[in-house]
Amino acid sequence: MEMSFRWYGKSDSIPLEYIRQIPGMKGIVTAIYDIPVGEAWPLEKIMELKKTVEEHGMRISVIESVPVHEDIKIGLPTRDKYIENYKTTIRNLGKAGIPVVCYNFMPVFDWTRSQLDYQLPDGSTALIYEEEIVQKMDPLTGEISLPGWDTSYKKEELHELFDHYKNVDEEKLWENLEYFLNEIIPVAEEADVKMAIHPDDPPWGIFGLPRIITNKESLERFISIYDSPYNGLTMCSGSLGADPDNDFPEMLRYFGKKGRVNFVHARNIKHTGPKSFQESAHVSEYGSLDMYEIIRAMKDFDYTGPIRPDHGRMIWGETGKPGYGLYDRALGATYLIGLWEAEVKNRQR
Ligand SMILES: [Mn+2]
Repeated sequence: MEMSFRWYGKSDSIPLEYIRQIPGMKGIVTAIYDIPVGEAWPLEKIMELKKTVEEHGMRISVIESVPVHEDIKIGLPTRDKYIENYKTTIRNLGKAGIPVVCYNFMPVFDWTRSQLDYQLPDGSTALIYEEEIVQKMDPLTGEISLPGWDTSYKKEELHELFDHYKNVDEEKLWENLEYFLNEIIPVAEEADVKMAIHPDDPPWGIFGLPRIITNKESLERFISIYDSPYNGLTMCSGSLGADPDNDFPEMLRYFGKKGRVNFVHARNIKHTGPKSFQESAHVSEYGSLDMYEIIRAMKDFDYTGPIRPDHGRMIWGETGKPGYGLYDRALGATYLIGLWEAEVKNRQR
């Protein structure tokens, strides 16, 4: 595995100099943040980003994300224009030698939480999701703000989007995903860029919008749409693991052995209800997931691809982007590296 760390570009409060000092850190997971969704990424901007990262002794392991325009997910006639732009971006990323692209196919909202600074017993704060609270929210009245809402869409735009999605049920969304994959995967193959869809977070429908990348059955359906190692998965333990019915290590091993795991997100969560959870420290005893079993699963298919600690708590008085502080993610990275080293050496004996 190649340990990596998400970095939000030059506006990130955590400098690359600090990230490099985390033991075992090899790669950066980043994106270009000032290009509107749907537009093609110019090669020069990609090369500039690559140069910045490499000057700091690391490499770009993954671009997370190249966002998919809503018109593609809704299936509007305008999607073809956006898909062409997406192809251009993939080709340019290939020219720059970027090995993996992470993306998701969630309608309107990216990852969703009910609170970003919930205080855990040890005084640290974490992101949590409580189904009862989310169910009471109405995104169209906009009274409560969730991550990404107010910044992504104006109220009128949100109304328009929800109107469009009235005609998109789960099957329609699958159809639109299939259309997208059939267009972009051949380009990804040619450009040698491995695509890695991120599962829906949380892995169930919210606000009446469909969500389809949620469990083993749906991941199986996904990979069968286009049979290619370039049509792969981001196996995110915190997203898929939020559903207690998902056996994440088993799923990871299963899709890994099929050669379809192109990226791993590792974090622990603690189930607090059938559809509620808290993000916890990475160490197994703090959450509901067995992190050692996750590492063992990766070793079972000799995973050589990128992995990153996903969200972390806020500890030691750090402030910043919720989930993306330096300290707890760095602790998570070294913990995962420790588990991996032990597992590798144990098997050599
Ligand atoms: Mn994730």
